[in-house]
Amino acid sequence: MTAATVYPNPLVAGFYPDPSVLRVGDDYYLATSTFEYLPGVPVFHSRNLVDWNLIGHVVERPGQLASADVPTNGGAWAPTIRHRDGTFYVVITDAMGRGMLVFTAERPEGPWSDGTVVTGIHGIDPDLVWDEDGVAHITYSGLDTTSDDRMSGAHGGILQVTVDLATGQPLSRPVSLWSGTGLKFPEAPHVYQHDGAWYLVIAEGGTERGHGISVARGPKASGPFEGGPNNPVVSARSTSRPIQNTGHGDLVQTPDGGWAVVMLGMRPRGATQAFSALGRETFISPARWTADGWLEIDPVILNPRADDITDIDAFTGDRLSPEWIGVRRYPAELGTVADGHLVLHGDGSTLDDLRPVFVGRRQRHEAAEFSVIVDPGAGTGGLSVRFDELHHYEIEVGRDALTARAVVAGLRQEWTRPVAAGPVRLHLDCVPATGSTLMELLTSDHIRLGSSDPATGERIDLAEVDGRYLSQETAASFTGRVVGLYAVDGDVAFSDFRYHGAGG
Ligand code: 6LW
Repeated sequence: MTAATVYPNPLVAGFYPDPSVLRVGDDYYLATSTFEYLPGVPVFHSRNLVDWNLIGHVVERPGQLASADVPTNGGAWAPTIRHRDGTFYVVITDAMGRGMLVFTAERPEGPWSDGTVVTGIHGIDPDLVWDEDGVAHITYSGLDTTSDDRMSGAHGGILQVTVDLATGQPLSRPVSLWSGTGLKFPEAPHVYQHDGAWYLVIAEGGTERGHGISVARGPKASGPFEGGPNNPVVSARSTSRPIQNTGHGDLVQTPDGGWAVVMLGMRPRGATQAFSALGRETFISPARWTADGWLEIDPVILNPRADDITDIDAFTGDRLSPEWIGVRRYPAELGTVADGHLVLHGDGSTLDDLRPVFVGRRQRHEAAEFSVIVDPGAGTGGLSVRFDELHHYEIEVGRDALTARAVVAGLRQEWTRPVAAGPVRLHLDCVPATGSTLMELLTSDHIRLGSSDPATGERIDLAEVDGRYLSQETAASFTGRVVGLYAVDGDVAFSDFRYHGAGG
């Protein structure tokens, strides 16, 4: 990138939080959190830091995480992706699951190893760095998600151990490092060597509006670290910038030898309160080293890609493409792909359950229209947008009825009308609020739930529901909107899935 070039932002749109970025030669890799969704921890590749392609997932087999029973918001938290001597590493916390884990792979697209537990460590957001002697240090945030008093908010600050990566055995007791300027939740540490000095970059302030990134410097990978003069070096707190919550970043050298930080952020819409429908996304901002050896990071600029896109999944081939994700279950467990159809096998579970028969894709644009042809046969299934099992809206067909449903914190409303047997196209549109009235200023978007006749295209809308209840701020989940197909019972056949996203 040259100074005049502005990065696209979001860099990776949709629920892709806690990004970690790695440069190996001319190749860049990026990994993000996925919580209770599977496959977990996507790995993207880029040659220019701008265009990213999904090349695989770290977590693609049962047993790598304790995903099957992980509580909502637990699971894959905050990877760090690194490379040394021909081996790729991802260190991560399986929160409320297996704990802190080291995965390795010869190739970034996988297969990745089963995951080695770093024993005896209670914390999140592990970083991995090797010092001048080749000793591996794991630096992490001392937030205990495993013990009984995990809800107390007790926080041990930023800690570091040396580790035998082959066994996961710590070789030292946790040492307390610099833990920021005193804001809450010091987390997301990364340690780098630059120009003879070592830097500790952390997030602090919490992942909400107060989020930011702060920097410290020291003589060794183990410190001692001293905070910089301008912390936090990036934060959108108390500003009216369109991208908020910026923090949790990882530093990378750009193709032209400059620097950038890839970090999470959100795009809230609304007024004094605002709602982020897509959850925490991945952004990028230029960074530089000052003459006195400190890191500067520019505020994150909103610059959506000018691509109105239409993605059609015609379900060709015999498996789902890797963008499809399931909740605590792998998409391949839930159905079969053949002859242009995805058939999901309902097992009686619903979207209120922890393990629904649901396969979805992230909503990536604020203005997004989803539709799919559904033939329920003798069963019931539909098209849903979910944040979690307590927050989801859907349009469903089965037993000669169409049902639109909104579930918010366990409260539920339904709209029903009769429908002729046979295939029907279901629609779910996310329509950004225009701000044309005061009440319109107060929300993010509206979600229209409807159906149309696949032959004539004639459409009927059953409901329009305020979208703010399916946002990061309201649902309070760490994830974002995932829109997908589900079956409650019977074998439900889906064809011609369409996603249209507009305006970034
Ligand atoms: C993640 C922590 C955070 O581990 O939220 O924004 C947690 N930061 O760093 C889950 O994403």
